Amino acid sequence: MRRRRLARAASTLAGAVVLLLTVTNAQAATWVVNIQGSQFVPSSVTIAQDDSVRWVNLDSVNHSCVSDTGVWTSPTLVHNAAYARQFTVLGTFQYHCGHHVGMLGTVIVNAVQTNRETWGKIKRLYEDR
Ligand SMILES: [Cu+2]
Repeated sequence: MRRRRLARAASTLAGAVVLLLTVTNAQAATWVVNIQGSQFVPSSVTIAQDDSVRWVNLDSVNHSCVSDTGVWTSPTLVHNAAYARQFTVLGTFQYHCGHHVGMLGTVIVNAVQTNRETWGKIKRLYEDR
């Protein structure tokens, strides 16, 4: 069934292209979380490994940003002060404000595949057919 094989090859290739497009942006980014109205905005960010998060205190009252499990502790952030850190370890990191109970946030760090790994995967997908 030549036609069916061709159709399967096309769909595999389409899947591979989608896979490739989702991972080609391997450059590390910096994500901004505003501290506003005594809340972290957004309260949850999903980032790629090696990306950074930068917290900026837009409130006039002091805040901070402290990992629930002791991974990091920012200094006290006065109005317009910022604190940034890079996330090189995968996982879900919950944090809070050291000054206010109930001010909570989450950083989710996902893996990024290198292009070389992706090409290997695409090649295997093709060869395994
Ligand atoms: Cu606070």
